[in-house]
Amino acid sequence: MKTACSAQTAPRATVRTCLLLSALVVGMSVACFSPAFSAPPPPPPDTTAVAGRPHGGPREPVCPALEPAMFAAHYRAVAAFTADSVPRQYVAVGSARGYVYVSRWMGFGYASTWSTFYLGAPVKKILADDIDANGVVDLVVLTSAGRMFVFDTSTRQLVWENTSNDFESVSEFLIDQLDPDRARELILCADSRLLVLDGERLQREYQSADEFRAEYMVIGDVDDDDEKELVLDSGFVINARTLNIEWQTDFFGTRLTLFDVDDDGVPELVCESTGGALRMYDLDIRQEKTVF
Ligand SMILES: [Ca+2]
Ligand SMILES: [Ca+2]
Ligand SMILES: [Ca+2]
Ligand SMILES: [Ca+2]
Repeated sequence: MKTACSAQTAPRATVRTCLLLSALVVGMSVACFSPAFSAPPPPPPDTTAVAGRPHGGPREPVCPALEPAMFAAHYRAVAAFTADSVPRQYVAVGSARGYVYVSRWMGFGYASTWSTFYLGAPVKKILADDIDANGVVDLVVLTSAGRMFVFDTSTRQLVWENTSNDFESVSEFLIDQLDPDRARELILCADSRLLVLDGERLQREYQSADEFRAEYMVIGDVDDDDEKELVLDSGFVINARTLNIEWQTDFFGTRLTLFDVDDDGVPELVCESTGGALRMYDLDIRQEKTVF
């Protein structure tokens, strides 16, 4: 039986589009439901005895809060991270009630290991990354109230929050490597400016001269000039090194991602427009892309 996405008959770009749509569906499923119910990672040696479950017993999730229906109703953000060379050994989920819960893969399901204190508002975004390059993954958490927190996953302690700096409200952030030092950089849209913080000292390195608003932001070399750009939902394409505007247009859309749809080596901007329709842009030629 032929399908609409038959690789034997469809043009290459259409095949790429189908692959992208499949990837988006899978990605959204992962974002909306527990990693415990997606393809599990290679399990570590199951040497840990869990109370109430002898080895060889039924393989059931041990964290009821991670059931898909529960996740959709109560959780807003998820990040998986690696420890001890075990991929996705841990997941951090952020709740609508303002907590982050960290669970560990036990070989048959995820078990709760620790949680944060009350963060004051629903969790909007979590990224897991070793921002200070000390060998320990850090959790960078943003709430819908604009508060930002960094937790060390080894000590499980808060190491930074934005009220300790001279900006108050963060609407979106990214983590990337923008300079030669080993620490990563945090790129924030805070108090209507773009700021770059050093990931080790968590201090401001530079900020934009212009004001911007962004609820969604992505970073990548979108025009093949070997320099990274920041792309904001509000329609700005900005040089990530200088934070100067390269060009601007109308609002792009929400839930931005970069993906090389047509396999020409330059990523397209893929986003959701009003009404939930998929929209794509060739940012290198500054045009919306027609794909259907
Ligand atoms: Ca670290
Ligand atoms: Ca750096
Ligand atoms: Ca570029
Ligand atoms: Ca492309």
